[in-house]
Amino acid sequence: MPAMDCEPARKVIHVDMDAFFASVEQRDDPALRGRPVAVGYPAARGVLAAASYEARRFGVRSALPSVTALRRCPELIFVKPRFDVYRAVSRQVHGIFADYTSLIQPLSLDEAYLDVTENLRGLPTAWATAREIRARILEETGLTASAGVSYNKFLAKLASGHRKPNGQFAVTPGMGAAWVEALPVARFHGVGPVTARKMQALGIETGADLRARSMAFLQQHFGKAAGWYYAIARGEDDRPVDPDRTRKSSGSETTFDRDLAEAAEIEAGVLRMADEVWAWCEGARAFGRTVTVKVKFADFQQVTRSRSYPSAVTRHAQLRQASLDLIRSVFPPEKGIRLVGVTVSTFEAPAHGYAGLPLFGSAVGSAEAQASVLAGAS
Ligand code: TTP
Ligand code: MG
Ligand code: MG
Repeated sequence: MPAMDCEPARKVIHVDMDAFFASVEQRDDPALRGRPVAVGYPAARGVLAAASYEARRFGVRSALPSVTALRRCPELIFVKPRFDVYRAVSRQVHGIFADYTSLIQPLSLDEAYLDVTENLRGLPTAWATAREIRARILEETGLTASAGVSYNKFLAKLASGHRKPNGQFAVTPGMGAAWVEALPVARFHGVGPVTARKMQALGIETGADLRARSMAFLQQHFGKAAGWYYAIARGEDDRPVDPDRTRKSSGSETTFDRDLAEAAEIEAGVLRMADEVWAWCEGARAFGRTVTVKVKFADFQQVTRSRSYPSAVTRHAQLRQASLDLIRSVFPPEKGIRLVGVTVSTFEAPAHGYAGLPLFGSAVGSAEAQASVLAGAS
């Protein structure tokens, strides 16, 4: 690995809570423990936010329509989401992270990247750091988390899913490239189901298959995403852990487990992001005038739609409605949607003190353009 000769490898941890919303509900209601629990509404067009591991044995998982979930698991217990509680846990967990590093990049309420190359506790290894962080999360919140330890974000995130739930896995510089070669490309960040099918049609099923293709070949078939695929096939990812401290916007985004074409499912994803952003707005007492919805399609083409109001959006329902109106402007989607995000920006001068610090979530960045079309893997 010549590129690493002069610089010591970074130490990156990706921490992700196990069955997050469902585990919080089981923690707070002993009657739910050991039982198949879904967080969401059993409504006709509802989709599940989360499923306990007991429910997953029946094939019940996040983003599944409630009706399908009930068919698969008639004993499924539905619990309404309590975002205020999830937000509080998220803040608690973030506080634990902050004892180990200031380089924390939250990705959503339940996960974050930490750069612990230089950790504040002087722990000898990233592995020991991850163990201690997970132990403290359990002790202080009563919840389990899994962790991936590696020398970049791509590998750390792949690794955190490898020993779920309540496990951790390390991918060392010596094993990274070979480890990636053995995995199916469908597991890679940036390869959604549509891309996975396209790759399969080209004879690319594993990391090794992907690695065997030239940059020119990848560019011809995948355009701007080629560079990303070329790099990850070798276990390379030089994106820094970005702590995003000075924010001008608050946003959350989510990559779906599979590319979506159903309006109801896409809208549910957008509303979930609107709810996360709203929780931040309330917590930080920061209300903005501009709402932006970002959409990334299966082929990584990205579109944003914004709307600005004369005064700040100070009601939850208003943010939800604005987000829905904006996502509907891309309906019917001409191709599958892999990611959606909601951002609030153009903050108004605060009425009573705005801390300006993120509690959770990842800034998507403020979008000036009404509709800008970008491309590229992120
Ligand atoms: P995830 O970390 O994707 O899932 P999880 O924590 O429930 O389970 P795992 O052990 O596999 O990590 O998402 C975190 C929370 O975000 C999840 O508990 C609920 C919410 N969420 C949704 O509301 N809808 C979704 O489609 C997904 C994927 C998550
Ligand atoms: Mg999780
Ligand atoms: Mg997560």
